[in-house]
Amino acid sequence: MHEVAIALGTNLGDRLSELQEARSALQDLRASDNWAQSSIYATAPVGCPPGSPDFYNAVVIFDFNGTPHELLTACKALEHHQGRLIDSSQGEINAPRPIDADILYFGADRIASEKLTIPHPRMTQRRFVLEPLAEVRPDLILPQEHKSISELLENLDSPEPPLTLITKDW
Ligand code: PH2
Ligand code: MG
Ligand code: MG
Repeated sequence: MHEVAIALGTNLGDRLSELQEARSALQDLRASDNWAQSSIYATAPVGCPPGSPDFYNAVVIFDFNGTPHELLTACKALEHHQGRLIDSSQGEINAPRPIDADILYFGADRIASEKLTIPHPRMTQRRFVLEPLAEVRPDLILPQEHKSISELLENLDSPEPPLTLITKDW
């Protein structure tokens, strides 16, 4: 069993409902009572096509009993189920999507396969990931890092505007 974190992002459709639907699918995967979820934040798009709508972002944490690739398959399945039609590798890069579910970490494991890099290679540069994660795991030190999540957030040099808190309860 591994503690895992998933970053959820949506900038298409009813963003709160999309996050809640994804949360419910992920809750079905959990292998223990361990569950944590950040608040939901509205965030400006980073590296998206011009005119992209703002995102809602959140992070959830739970224990998973399976392999990283099984978790990836489950994330892709929930994205597909929620109507995400085109994999970003085929369509426009970072096109608006009803839901994106990215694995941030998988316990202390490091994975570099063709399909999957864990910890998520860009997570420490993104305020829209670090800030929600710092809410639930401020003292966590990622594999191959020396600083905690809250220290990484404090030292973050990112052009992203501040995140807007939408709700703690969802
Ligand atoms: N996801 C991306 C690219 N850019 N920007 C924000 N604000 N939130 C996201 O979830 C996000 C993004 C790639 O998946
Ligand atoms: Mg993503
Ligand atoms: Mg993704």
